[in-house]
Amino acid sequence: MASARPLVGLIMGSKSDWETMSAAAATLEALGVPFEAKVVSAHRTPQRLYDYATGAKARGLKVIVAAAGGAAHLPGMAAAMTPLPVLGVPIKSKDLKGLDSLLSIVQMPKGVPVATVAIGKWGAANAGLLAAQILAVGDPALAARIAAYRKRLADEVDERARKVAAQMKSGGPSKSGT
Ligand code: RP5
Repeated sequence: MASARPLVGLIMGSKSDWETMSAAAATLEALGVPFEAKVVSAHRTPQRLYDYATGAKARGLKVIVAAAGGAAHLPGMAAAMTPLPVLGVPIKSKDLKGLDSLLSIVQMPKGVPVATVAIGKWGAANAGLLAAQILAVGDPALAARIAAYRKRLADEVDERARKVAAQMKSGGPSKSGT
Protein backbone atom coordinates (compact mmCIF):
# COMPACT_ATOMS: atom_id res chain seq x y z
CA MET A 1 0.00 0.00 0.00
CA ALA A 2 3.03 2.25 0.23
CA SER A 3 2.97 2.26 -3.62
CA ALA A 4 -0.60 3.57 -4.30
CA ARG A 5 -1.12 7.35 -4.15
CA PRO A 6 -0.40 8.13 -0.49
CA LEU A 7 -3.17 9.52 1.72
CA VAL A 8 -1.17 9.52 4.94
CA GLY A 9 2.27 11.10 5.31
CA LEU A 10 4.50 9.57 7.96
CA ILE A 11 7.36 11.91 8.81
CA MET A 12 10.06 11.51 11.44
CA GLY A 13 12.96 13.56 12.70
CA SER A 14 15.58 10.85 12.16
CA LYS A 15 15.94 7.47 10.55
CA SER A 16 16.43 6.16 14.09
CA ASP A 17 12.72 6.94 14.65
CA TRP A 18 11.69 4.32 12.08
CA GLU A 19 11.94 1.54 14.66
CA THR A 20 8.97 3.21 16.37
CA MET A 21 7.18 4.54 13.31
CA SER A 22 7.22 1.18 11.57
CA ALA A 23 4.35 0.34 13.96
CA ALA A 24 2.27 3.11 12.36
CA ALA A 25 3.26 1.85 8.91
CA ALA A 26 2.31 -1.73 9.82
CA THR A 27 -1.12 -0.60 11.04
CA LEU A 28 -1.80 1.37 7.87
CA GLU A 29 -0.56 -1.53 5.76
CA ALA A 30 -2.86 -3.96 7.60
CA LEU A 31 -5.84 -1.66 6.98
CA GLY A 32 -5.02 -1.10 3.32
CA VAL A 33 -4.32 2.62 3.65
CA PRO A 34 -1.72 4.03 1.20
CA PHE A 35 1.02 6.02 2.89
CA GLU A 36 4.49 7.43 2.39
CA ALA A 37 7.31 7.60 4.94
CA LYS A 38 10.05 10.25 5.00
CA VAL A 39 12.76 11.57 7.29
CA VAL A 40 12.22 15.32 7.75
CA SER A 41 13.97 17.05 10.62
CA ALA A 42 12.65 20.34 12.00
CA HIS A 43 16.11 21.30 13.22
CA ARG A 44 18.50 19.71 10.74
CA THR A 45 16.49 20.17 7.53
CA PRO A 46 14.05 23.05 8.16
CA GLN A 47 13.68 23.85 4.45
CA ARG A 48 12.66 20.24 3.72
CA LEU A 49 10.05 20.48 6.49
CA TYR A 50 8.74 23.75 5.06
CA ASP A 51 8.47 22.26 1.56
CA TYR A 52 6.85 19.06 2.85
CA ALA A 53 4.26 20.71 5.10
CA THR A 54 3.26 23.52 2.74
CA GLY A 55 2.91 21.11 -0.20
CA ALA A 56 1.28 18.16 1.58
CA LYS A 57 -2.37 19.01 0.90
CA ALA A 58 -1.81 19.84 -2.76
CA ARG A 59 -0.05 16.47 -3.21
CA GLY A 60 -3.21 14.70 -2.02
CA LEU A 61 -2.26 13.80 1.53
CA LYS A 62 -5.16 13.86 4.01
CA VAL A 63 -3.44 13.25 7.35
CA ILE A 64 0.13 13.65 8.63
CA VAL A 65 1.63 11.51 11.38
CA ALA A 66 4.79 13.16 12.71
CA ALA A 67 7.24 11.55 15.12
CA ALA A 68 10.16 13.15 16.91
CA GLY A 69 12.23 12.73 20.03
CA GLY A 70 13.81 15.05 22.57
CA ALA A 71 13.13 18.70 21.70
CA ALA A 72 10.41 17.38 19.42
CA HIS A 73 9.33 20.33 17.29
CA LEU A 74 8.53 18.46 14.07
CA PRO A 75 4.80 17.75 14.67
CA GLY A 76 4.05 21.27 15.90
CA MET A 77 5.95 23.01 13.12
CA ALA A 78 4.27 20.77 10.53
CA ALA A 79 0.87 21.62 12.06
CA ALA A 80 1.72 25.32 11.83
CA MET A 81 2.24 25.04 8.08
CA THR A 82 -0.58 22.77 6.89
CA PRO A 83 -4.36 22.71 7.24
CA LEU A 84 -4.24 18.89 7.40
CA PRO A 85 -4.76 17.13 10.75
CA VAL A 86 -1.42 16.29 12.36
CA LEU A 87 -0.99 13.41 14.79
CA GLY A 88 2.13 13.57 16.97
CA VAL A 89 4.11 10.53 18.11
CA PRO A 90 6.57 11.12 20.98
CA ILE A 91 9.70 9.00 20.46
CA LYS A 92 11.06 7.29 23.58
CA SER A 93 14.31 9.21 24.07
CA LYS A 94 17.32 7.68 25.80
CA ASP A 95 17.86 10.05 28.70
CA LEU A 96 14.33 11.17 29.58
CA LYS A 97 12.43 8.11 28.30
CA GLY A 98 10.29 10.19 25.94
CA LEU A 99 8.83 12.54 28.53
CA ASP A 100 10.74 15.39 26.84
CA SER A 101 9.24 14.35 23.47
CA LEU A 102 5.73 14.03 24.90
CA LEU A 103 5.76 17.45 26.57
CA SER A 104 7.29 19.12 23.51
CA ILE A 105 4.57 17.72 21.27
CA VAL A 106 1.48 17.86 23.45
CA GLN A 107 1.68 21.44 24.77
CA MET A 108 0.68 23.23 21.58
CA PRO A 109 -0.68 26.77 21.76
CA LYS A 110 -4.41 27.33 21.27
CA GLY A 111 -5.31 27.40 17.59
CA VAL A 112 -2.64 25.01 16.27
CA PRO A 113 -3.50 21.51 17.53
CA VAL A 114 -1.43 18.35 17.34
CA ALA A 115 -3.34 15.21 18.35
CA THR A 116 -0.71 13.59 20.55
CA VAL A 117 -0.61 9.85 21.21
CA ALA A 118 1.31 7.75 23.75
CA ILE A 119 5.11 7.55 23.85
CA GLY A 120 6.72 4.90 21.65
CA LYS A 121 5.45 2.00 19.57
CA TRP A 122 1.95 1.77 21.06
CA GLY A 123 1.49 5.44 20.28
CA ALA A 124 2.76 4.96 16.74
CA ALA A 125 0.40 2.03 16.15
CA ASN A 126 -2.50 4.06 17.53
CA ALA A 127 -1.54 7.05 15.38
CA GLY A 128 -1.77 4.80 12.32
CA LEU A 129 -5.16 3.62 13.49
CA LEU A 130 -6.37 7.16 14.19
CA ALA A 131 -5.23 8.30 10.75
CA ALA A 132 -7.22 5.43 9.24
CA GLN A 133 -10.27 6.32 11.34
CA ILE A 134 -10.11 9.93 10.13
CA LEU A 135 -10.03 8.72 6.52
CA ALA A 136 -12.81 6.20 7.22
CA VAL A 137 -15.29 9.02 7.88
CA GLY A 138 -15.57 9.33 4.09
CA ASP A 139 -14.69 5.74 3.14
CA PRO A 140 -17.20 3.03 4.14
CA ALA A 141 -14.98 0.18 2.89
CA LEU A 142 -12.14 1.35 5.13
CA ALA A 143 -14.60 1.78 8.01
CA ALA A 144 -15.59 -1.89 7.54
CA ARG A 145 -11.93 -2.98 7.63
CA ILE A 146 -11.41 -1.03 10.86
CA ALA A 147 -14.53 -2.63 12.36
CA ALA A 148 -13.16 -6.07 11.43
CA TYR A 149 -9.81 -5.15 13.04
CA ARG A 150 -11.59 -4.17 16.27
CA LYS A 151 -13.62 -7.38 16.18
CA ARG A 152 -10.36 -9.36 15.96
CA LEU A 153 -9.04 -7.48 19.01
CA ALA A 154 -12.21 -8.28 20.96
CA ASP A 155 -12.07 -11.93 19.87
CA GLU A 156 -8.48 -12.19 21.10
CA VAL A 157 -9.49 -10.83 24.51
CA ASP A 158 -12.41 -13.29 24.68
CA GLU A 159 -10.08 -16.15 23.79
CA ARG A 160 -7.60 -15.17 26.53
CA ALA A 161 -10.41 -14.79 29.06
CA ARG A 162 -11.65 -18.31 28.16
CA LYS A 163 -8.14 -19.71 28.67
CA VAL A 164 -7.76 -18.03 32.07
CA ALA A 165 -11.20 -19.28 33.14
CA ALA A 166 -10.27 -22.83 32.06
CA GLN A 167 -6.98 -22.62 34.01
CA MET A 168 -8.75 -21.42 37.14
CA LYS A 169 -11.25 -24.26 36.88
CA SER A 170 -8.52 -26.86 36.63
CA GLY A 171 -6.75 -25.44 39.72
CA GLY A 172 -4.30 -23.27 37.74
CA PRO A 173 -2.70 -20.06 39.00
CA SER A 174 -4.12 -18.88 42.33
CA LYS A 175 -6.19 -15.71 42.60
CA SER A 176 -3.14 -13.82 43.89
CA GLY A 177 -1.36 -14.76 40.68
CA THR A 178 1.42 -16.70 42.50
C1 RP5 B 1 15.20 13.88 17.06
O1 RP5 B 1 16.38 13.50 17.68
C2 RP5 B 1 14.78 12.69 16.25
O2 RP5 B 1 13.39 12.69 16.08
C3 RP5 B 1 15.26 11.52 17.06
O3 RP5 B 1 14.23 10.96 17.86
C4 RP5 B 1 16.32 12.12 17.96
C5 RP5 B 1 17.68 11.49 17.76
O4 RP5 B 1 18.06 11.57 16.41
P1 RP5 B 1 19.39 10.85 15.88
O5 RP5 B 1 20.52 11.40 16.67
O6 RP5 B 1 19.19 9.35 16.10
O7 RP5 B 1 19.47 11.18 14.41
O8 RP5 B 1 15.36 15.00 16.25
